[in-house]
Order: sequence, then structure tokens, then C-alpha cells
Amino acid sequence: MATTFEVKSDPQLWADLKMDVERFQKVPPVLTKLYQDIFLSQTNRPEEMAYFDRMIENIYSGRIQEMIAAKEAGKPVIGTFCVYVPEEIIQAADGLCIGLCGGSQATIPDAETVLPRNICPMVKSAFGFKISGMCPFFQAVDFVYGETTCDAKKKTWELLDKHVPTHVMEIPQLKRERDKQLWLEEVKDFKKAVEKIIGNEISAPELRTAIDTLNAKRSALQRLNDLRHHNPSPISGRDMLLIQQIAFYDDPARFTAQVNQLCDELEIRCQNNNVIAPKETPRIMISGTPMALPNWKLHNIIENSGAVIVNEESCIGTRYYKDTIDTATADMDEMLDKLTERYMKIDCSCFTPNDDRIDQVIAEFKASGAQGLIDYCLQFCHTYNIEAVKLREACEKEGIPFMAIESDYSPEDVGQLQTRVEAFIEQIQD
Ligand code: BJ8
Repeated sequence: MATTFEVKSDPQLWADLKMDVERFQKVPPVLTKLYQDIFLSQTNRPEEMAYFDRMIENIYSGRIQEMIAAKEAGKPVIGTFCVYVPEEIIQAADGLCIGLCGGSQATIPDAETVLPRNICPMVKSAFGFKISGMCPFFQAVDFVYGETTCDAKKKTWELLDKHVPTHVMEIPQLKRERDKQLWLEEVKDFKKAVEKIIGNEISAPELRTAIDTLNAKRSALQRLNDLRHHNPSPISGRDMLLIQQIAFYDDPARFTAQVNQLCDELEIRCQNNNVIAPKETPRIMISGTPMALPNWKLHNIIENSGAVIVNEESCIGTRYYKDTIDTATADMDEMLDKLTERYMKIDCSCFTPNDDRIDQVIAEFKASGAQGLIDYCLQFCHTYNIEAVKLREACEKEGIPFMAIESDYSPEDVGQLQTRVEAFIEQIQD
């Protein structure tokens, strides 16, 4: 295990950001220990994971300083909660797009002083981070862009707006031609809002370059995901999840270069049969709701139970990168049209009907060489929870072993989940 790993502190920076420094300085040592236990305890990790370890070491210091430097240079720094917010437009304005979804139990009691208890933990965690002054990312953004994907989120934006300027994009919930038109108008409004910050119109070449940058990022993640499908897998599910989480706050070009470097290493590892676990290791695919940093709970349980995770059909997973934008045009209106088309392919369960997602899950299952599917649903996420019914039916039809798990961020159900996961792993090996 690397002993030099340490999540860095920067109390002066946090004080400048008006955080609760006294409380927050307890976080880096806790994250250091958690990271050492979950990630650095693995054996034979790819060497190129060192970059992603450094990203975690600098999560509360170096990356925040980069955000502040960007702000001081007049660049927009925008917080988002959903993969429907078109980050190409932020990139075209030379801005930073930072994912703010919360994956920690620590701020849920703060959120519950305001929000009802029985809503999604991701929404509560993120809201709690803001109202408690416990997230440097939240403190460093100019404003946040919410969306109307689910009830918990869209009503929380009204309350969040009191603490940080919160704009809302309307995301339609059907995918007819008239919905596409509505969505295109929303994309154009989003572009205008970003242009207002920079005091300039985004030009067609700027948007084109941004599309190329984000396409390259998504392609690199596709390449990485294809490589992990190799049997035996050259990288653990925990490390893959980590990389997919870091994708939401790292610089896109730098991140892409690092992912491609990791892919180069994994190609060689596959050729040399230098892998993370033996060929007979049970292979599991995850589908469902996103796992925001530092939600590593289910991956840790599954891989500690002797299986390897080989795919995440999730927004912190393939839904983020399975589609790129058609680059056949450099005309602004046509690019916005193609961009909208690409975003409409994201198959979030907030859409109805959403049968494309069921087909996508089955296709990814087959491509990944998984032996069983675990559908993960955050507590109180009604759309994913109900969509699991159709997913189960589709799996039964295909003969795919299926298990649905509903959980939150608390450690209370770990023992029970462990028992269920172990039984499932036994079942898929029979
Ligand atoms: S596109 S999955 S990132 S909305 S917050 S819907 S878990 S109850 S996150 Fe999401 Fe965009 Fe869809 Fe993806 Fe459920 Fe929780 Fe709502 Fe959630």
C-alpha cells in the first residue's frame, strides 16, 4: 500500500471561501483513511492510477485553487447536478463545469434540518454541503444549474437559490419532436445565460472546439470501458468508478490525456495477462442511479465479496459517455441541433416511456461479459425504483441473474447488503 497518500488541507483557502473550517478540517484525514482502505489496499493496481490518486489528494486544495484562478481570470465556473446540462457550452466559453452531486452521509443531518427526511440522499447530501459550508466546490462556483428531472431536485432548487444563485433548465419528460424543440430552446437559453457571464457571444468555432474536446473525453472513457470488459479484467470496478467520478470535476483535456495513458497501460496488461483478478472471478454489472463522490459503498461490498464489477450503466458511468455529438457541421444552429440530439439520447428514468434504457442495459450486459446484474437505486428515487420492474422482466426473459438493491449512504445496511451480495455471487457461479 502507498503510505505517502494524504488528502491535502488548505485552511486559509477554506476560510477565504467562507467555509466552516473548524468542522471541515476533520474531513481530509477521514477521506485519507477511507481512500487507503478502499483503493490503496488493492494489489496490482495499474501504475497510471497514480494520477487519479493525486486528484483525490488535491480535491480540497489544488483543484479548488484552479477553480479560483479561472474565476479571477473572468471564466465562468458553473456547478451542475445532472448530465443533461450541456457542458460543451460552458467549455466553449472557456469555463469550468463542476459536478456537485453529493455522495456523503456527513451532511445529510444538516440537510434534514430543512428538507424532508424521505427524499433522495444525493439531493440531501448536496444541499447539506451547501448550507453547512462543508464543500469548497460549492463555495467556489459562480452559480449552479439545476434541472427538472425529478421532483426532489426541482423543488430543492427553489430552496438552494437562497444560498447560491440557481438557474433551472427545463428537461422535458417525453422524447417527441415537440419535446426536442422545447429542449433546443432551453439549450439556447442556457447558452445566453453563459454568454451573459462572459459578456460575449460564443462563436461557432469555439463551440466546435468544445464539442471536439468533450467528444474526445467521452471517447477516451468508452475506450477505457471497452478495455475493462476484457476477461480477466485489467482494472477493478472501484478504480473505474473513481475515474468516472473524477470526470465530473477535472479539466477535460488533462483528464482525457490521462485516461488514454491508462488505456495504453491496460492494453499492455491485457496482452501480458497482467490483470486485477483471475479469470474465474465472478463478473457483475451495475445499473441504476448515479454514485457521486465519495459513494463507494456498494462497489466496496461487491469487490470485497470476491467479485469484480465490469460495467456501470449509470450517469456516473456509461450514460455520461456512450454518445458523442455528430461533428458533420460547423454551423452554430446545426451544432446546437446535433448537441440537443445527443443529449436526448441519455436515457434517464425520468423519461416515459424509457424502453431504450432497458435495451441499453441488456446490450451493455452482453458486451461486458458480466454474469449477473445488480440494479442500484438510491432510496426514494421513484423513477429508477419503478423502472427496475421492467428491467427485472427483461433480465428474466434473457436469462440474466438480477438483483435490485435500494440503499442510502448510511453504514447501517452494510451487513445486510453484504449477505445479499454474497448470496447473489454464489448464485451466478452455479
Ligand atoms: S440524467 S439519473 S444525473 S437526473 S436525484 S433522479 S437518484 S431521486 S440523479 Fe440523475 Fe440527471 Fe437522471 Fe442522470 Fe433519482 Fe435522486 Fe432524483 Fe437522481
